[in-house]
Amino acid sequence: SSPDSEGGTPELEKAGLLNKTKIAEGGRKLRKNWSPSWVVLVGNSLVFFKDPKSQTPASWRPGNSRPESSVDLRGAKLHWANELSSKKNVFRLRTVTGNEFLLQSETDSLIKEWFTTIQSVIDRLDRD
Ligand code: I3S
Repeated sequence: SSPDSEGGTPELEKAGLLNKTKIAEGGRKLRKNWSPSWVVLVGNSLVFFKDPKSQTPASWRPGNSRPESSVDLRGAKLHWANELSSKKNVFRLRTVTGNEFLLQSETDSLIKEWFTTIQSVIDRLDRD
């Protein structure tokens, strides 16, 4: 593995636009509220930012791109969950703390790549 995986700057694994809704917080069910989110997989975390397209150019500066939220993938579970939505290509991510998210894309290949990449990070953390 590269030097960065041994305690320096975390490695950027993947970034892109997905539809997202949080459906549970600490095990308590939440009302769905789908919105586009800029999703970044870096190190052991999945980090959510506001959709850059919905922001003004001035607000989309590196120093200004504060995450909306972030998910620790250690011990997390990932499942395809098309039964949880009328949308296609939906998977559910559940954290050890009982936060649950649905992530979705209209593009089959794209959502499969996200699923595989997130699962590989979870598997790597399980082995640590
Ligand atoms: O699983 P649900 O409750 O049918 O999810 C839909 C609703 O959350 C709906 O919002 P309101 O019931 O607050 O109007 C959303 O607009 C839909 O997008 C949700 O369903 P999908 O099938 O899109 O996940």
